[in-house]
Amino acid sequence: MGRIPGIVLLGGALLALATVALWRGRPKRPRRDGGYVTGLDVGTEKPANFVVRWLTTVDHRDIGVLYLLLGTVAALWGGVDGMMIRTELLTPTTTVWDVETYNALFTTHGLTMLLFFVTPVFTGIANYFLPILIGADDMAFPRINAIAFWLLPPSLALVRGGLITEVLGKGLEFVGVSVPILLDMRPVEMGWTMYTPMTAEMANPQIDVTLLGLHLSGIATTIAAINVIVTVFCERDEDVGWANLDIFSWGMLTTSAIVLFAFPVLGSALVMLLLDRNFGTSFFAVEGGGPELWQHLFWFFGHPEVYILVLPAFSLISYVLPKLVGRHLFGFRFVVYSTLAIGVLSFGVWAHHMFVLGMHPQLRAAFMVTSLSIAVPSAVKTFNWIATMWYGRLRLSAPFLFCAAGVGIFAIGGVTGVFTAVIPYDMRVHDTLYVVGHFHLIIMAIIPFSMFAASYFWFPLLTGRLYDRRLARAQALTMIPGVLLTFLPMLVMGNDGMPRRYAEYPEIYHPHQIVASIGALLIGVSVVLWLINMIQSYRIGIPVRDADVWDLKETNQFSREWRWFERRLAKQGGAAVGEAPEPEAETRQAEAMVEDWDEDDESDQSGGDASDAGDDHADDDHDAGDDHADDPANRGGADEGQGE
Ligand code: HEM
Ligand SMILES: [Cu+2]
Repeated sequence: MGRIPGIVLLGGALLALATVALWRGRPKRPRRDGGYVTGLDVGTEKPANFVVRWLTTVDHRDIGVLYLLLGTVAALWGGVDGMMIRTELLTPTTTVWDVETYNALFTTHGLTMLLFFVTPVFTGIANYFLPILIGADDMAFPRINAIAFWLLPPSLALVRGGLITEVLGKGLEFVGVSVPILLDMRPVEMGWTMYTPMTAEMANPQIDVTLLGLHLSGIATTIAAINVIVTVFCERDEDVGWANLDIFSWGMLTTSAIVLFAFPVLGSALVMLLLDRNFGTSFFAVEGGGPELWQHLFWFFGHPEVYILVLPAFSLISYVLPKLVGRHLFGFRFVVYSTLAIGVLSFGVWAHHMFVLGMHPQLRAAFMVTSLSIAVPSAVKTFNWIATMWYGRLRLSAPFLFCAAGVGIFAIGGVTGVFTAVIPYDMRVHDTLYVVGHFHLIIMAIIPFSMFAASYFWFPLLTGRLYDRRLARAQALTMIPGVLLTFLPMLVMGNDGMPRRYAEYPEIYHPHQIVASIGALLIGVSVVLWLINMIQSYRIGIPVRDADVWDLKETNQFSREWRWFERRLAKQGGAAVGEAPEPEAETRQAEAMVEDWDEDDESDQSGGDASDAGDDHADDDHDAGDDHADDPANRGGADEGQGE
């Protein structure tokens, strides 16, 4: 017993669970379904047992929910790391945690956020909505979909195993059992970039486990990407062509294509590193391929990876924002082109992470040019979002606040990135907090903001209930200054020379660091507000009875997922409306409604203002589309009118 690491025990337990679940899910004998014999029950009936149902589900919506839950757990875990980093930096010396813990924190924070928070959450949203948006019954490969998901929890456990084994080891020690290997597996301290030769030489055995976990998560991500690609190519309904494929599906398609080319490179590099560590190969040894080889391979994955993170977020904003401002996405086609352009360009810029390495000056200049040029498609998107909001019906709902602030902060982050692409300035700020400030402004502005926006926008659809609007707005209004306070000071400190990844710093940076940590605290508070809202509104929120919570019919944007929702509501008998009144409502032009937008159209759900219930939807000059009964409570998802 003494020598079994916690990871093995955990893996064994998971395996046993999966075996039991599979065994129980097996039908007595294969059914005929008119096609081939699958050996597994393919009916839509779900097992009654809660645990078996969720362990064995192959339904795209269920798997989407599982992804969202896993992503949320990872976000909270990685967020705790982030808060612990900021806590350490409250003082110039290592008074809170020690240097080892600090190094482990920024490593696990980075890895968790990138691979187990962002990608799973977007894959979850895609799983849930993409088939509905393109009129498919399910993903192309439902069971492979389930496999792709279930590879992730074990890989998260492997990557973060150091902490798990440490807790396990100390716990066992506490009750008198000593398992030294558990304590030898210390949390990894290599940074998410895992630069060799350092990582080839570090003794900690947990590094090997983490590398394996990363490899596994890469496999999971690649499988999921293939599923998305095949689904979009092969499962579209007849009336969904390339020209009217929605912007979110375009984004997920491009992202998945990047995954397909980027992750295998990471996988290969990880295997090479494992071989170097354990089997005496010399891929990255100085006398072999050299440490630079790692950097090339890593960044050929690493730079596209950041676009794997942001493209789904871009496309979520492009999808949600027009609906919230009552206008169609400005320049739809160019937003698609810019998405594709980013997809291609993202592979041509990796060496901007290596400007200080001493590569040939002409080569370096070439990478500077490609790096600068990738700003163009990003700017195209930014301007299109702004143009979409222009003359829009701006209502300060929480999802709108997140979209608008996201676009604004993204612009700051993007411009600071243009500076780092310029070689001389990059020489100045390389490996300083400037870089950390720059990329967090981007990723925080676009990624969690778009997720928060989507979580509010689709909350009624996902749960059949309305969220608490006041709490939601309070959340947005703590998150936005929180992000600015946290990451703007980093730009200043970095420009002044404060290196990144240091637990200690000169006294002069103390005020900046305190501001940044206060900002982080605000972010933390905001996340807690979001959690409370999601959980409480799911439990006791006002039930939705009218599917058009966002007044989308008025602007001809009552898209497929909402029509699907409306049909479902009608089927459940909870709806005041019948089938979706598609034809007439759909022909109306968005521009027409901008004029006759009526401020009184909304009422407040969260506060006790039932008083303005009566004036709801008095504008009956509209045609058939929206003459359904408007229970004011149903309009709660949309926030109060806010004339221009
Ligand atoms: C979308 C969310 C986020 C992502 C994807 C993300 C990603 C990352 C990555 C990749 C690193 C680099 C790790 C390394 O240098 O090895 C990092 C570092 C860091 N992050 Fe985040 N992060 C996110 C949110 C946050 C939040 C909310 C905070 C603050 C509460 C935060 C604070 C930090 C700090 C202080 C560092 C250390 C910088 C250093 O010393 O190099 N991050 N993050
Ligand atoms: Cu890059």
